[in-house]
Amino acid sequence: MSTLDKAAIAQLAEHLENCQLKAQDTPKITDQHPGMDWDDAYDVQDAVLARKTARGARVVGYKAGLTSFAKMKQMGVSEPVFGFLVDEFAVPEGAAIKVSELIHPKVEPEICFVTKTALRGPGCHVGAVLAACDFVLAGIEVIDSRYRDFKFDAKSVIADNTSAARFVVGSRIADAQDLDLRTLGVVLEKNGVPVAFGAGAAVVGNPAAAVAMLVNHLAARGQELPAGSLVLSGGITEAVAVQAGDAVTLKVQNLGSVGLRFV
Ligand code: 0L1
Ligand code: MG
Repeated sequence: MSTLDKAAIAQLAEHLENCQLKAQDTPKITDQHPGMDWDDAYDVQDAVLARKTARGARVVGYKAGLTSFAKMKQMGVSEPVFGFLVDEFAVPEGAAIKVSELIHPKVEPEICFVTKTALRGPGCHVGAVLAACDFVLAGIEVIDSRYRDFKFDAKSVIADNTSAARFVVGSRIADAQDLDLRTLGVVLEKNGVPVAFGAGAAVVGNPAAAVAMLVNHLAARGQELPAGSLVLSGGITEAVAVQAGDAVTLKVQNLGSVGLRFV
């Protein structure tokens, strides 16, 4: 059930997308719309996506955010939040990302999935995700909340496409069924110094479970996860702030490394 009318949804989507495109921050939108519900939040996100596809953007996949149990509790949600990925967010390995195009970027180490068959909920589970997975690979997500000083709530974050900004994936792929995704270790280095460590289980117990939750979420909105989708399953560690001059490298057990620079 939604509470906002079409005009309000469109106005919020235009505002949030402009903030993203112009790298301008904004107070959280629930300040103006305290009664908005979860459907409203995803309706705004869908309207942001519609603006992009109308200009020719292509959906390449989806992302899960707020995937640690501690973060979910802190934000008052019982499942992760989900966003879309379009081609304009993708950057090549080793790319130089201009911080002037972002507000206050942070990086997150992620295990990424690419699907070979479509997945449909409800009732999607880890087994179905593993059966539909073509391969997994390492990825770094660059998040950039459009909300001033990262002061937000979960509904505002969803409307803001879960802070999606850029992402890069590595070039070493593996069959998800050959790995224990829960114990897969990751090390994130900034300027050659290890700054964050973790294992796959930090993402709702198993990164494949985050993908299943995404599929069930899409089903509730009348959608499926198409074959060939890329899914960023969620940050394994706290997000790490970056600035111009920083270089980050993610090393993932069995999945090699991937890096980015900020200029
Ligand atoms: O991908 C993520 O986990 C980010 C979720 C949005 C919250 C944030 O911007 O920190
Ligand atoms: Mg993320």
